[in-house]
Amino acid sequence: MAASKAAYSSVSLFHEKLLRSNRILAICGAGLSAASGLPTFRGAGGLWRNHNAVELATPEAFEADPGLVWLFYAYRRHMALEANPNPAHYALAELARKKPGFRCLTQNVDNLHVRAQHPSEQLSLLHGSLFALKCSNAPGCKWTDPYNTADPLCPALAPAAEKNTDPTKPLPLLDPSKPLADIKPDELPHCPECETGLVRPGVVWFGEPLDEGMLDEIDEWIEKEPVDMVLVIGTSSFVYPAAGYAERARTEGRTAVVTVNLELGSAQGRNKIEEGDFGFEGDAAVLLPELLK
Ligand code: BV8
Repeated sequence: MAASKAAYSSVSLFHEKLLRSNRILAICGAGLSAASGLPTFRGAGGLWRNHNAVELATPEAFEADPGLVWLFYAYRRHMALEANPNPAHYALAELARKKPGFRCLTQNVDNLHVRAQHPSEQLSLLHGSLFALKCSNAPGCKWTDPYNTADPLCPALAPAAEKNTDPTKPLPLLDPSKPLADIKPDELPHCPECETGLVRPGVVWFGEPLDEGMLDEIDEWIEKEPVDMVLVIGTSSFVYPAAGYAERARTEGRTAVVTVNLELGSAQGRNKIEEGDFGFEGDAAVLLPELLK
């Protein structure tokens, strides 16, 4: 590590750098929403029953068992609707209002940045949203519903919307000892336009491309002027292309890469640590309001 340990975690040096920074990029991950009660992907909460969330977030899983994948997403929609933005979401939205040169890229699909009133022109939803719907015949069929909060989306998915009456017990849906309802495709919503495709969550699954127009716009933003600071918040920096932006945006000798993580070591980032970088270990919901004030 080129940076001196003391400088690396100095809040006062960070505040000086922030004051001088106009172009700031944030890359956010599931750890940002942990304080809102939403499980992360790879942490302890990352396992959904005995399924690994990453295995369910694929077109192949949806093809093989759309009912199971929809139960997973209906559950996450329900959780996200019950959750609230936390102080970290509000601190980022406030930074966006103070610094027009700030841009937030989030991997999170929980809509909490939007509910924290983050200015939309300074926010990129890299992996889409739990509350967007589209036809599984896309791109052939263009039908989408950009914002749908029906909970449950259809009667067959009602188990995902059950209120947790006894918080000391897992929701029946989450209790691996209880068999999951076997939902047939004809019990799931079909596209109102083409009438043949199943409706699917408007998220980017593993193996699917991110929105090209959005990627081009981010590249243009990064390339137009040097970036002063990259905030890497609550992400294991494991998923690409999101994880690659910190190094892509770095200008040697100018850009400070600032990692905010509950376990600094866990950020499996490819990010090197350079002179001028910062690292702050703890809950983003506690650290960010202090760092960005
Ligand atoms: C694509 C939506 C190309 C769905 C998600 C290059 C190199 C290697 C691999 C690839 C590569 N390019 C592409 C790949 C393959 C793949 C990939 O990256 N695989 C990984 C597993 C290696 N990438 C893709 O498939 C991408 N597509 O590149 O397409 C292409 C081009 C043309 C044609 C076809 C294809 C698509 C990736 C998007 C996948 N979708 N989400 C859904 O959400 O259900 S990704 C999913 O993981 C979530 O979005 C999640 O946010 C994201 C990343 O995880 P994290 O957010 O980092 O969460 P994680 O749990 O891992 O970590 C939490 C962190 O927070 C931890 O560090 C923890 O310590 C910390 N933390 C916890 N609590 C707190 C905290 N920090 C602070 N405070 C706290 N309280």
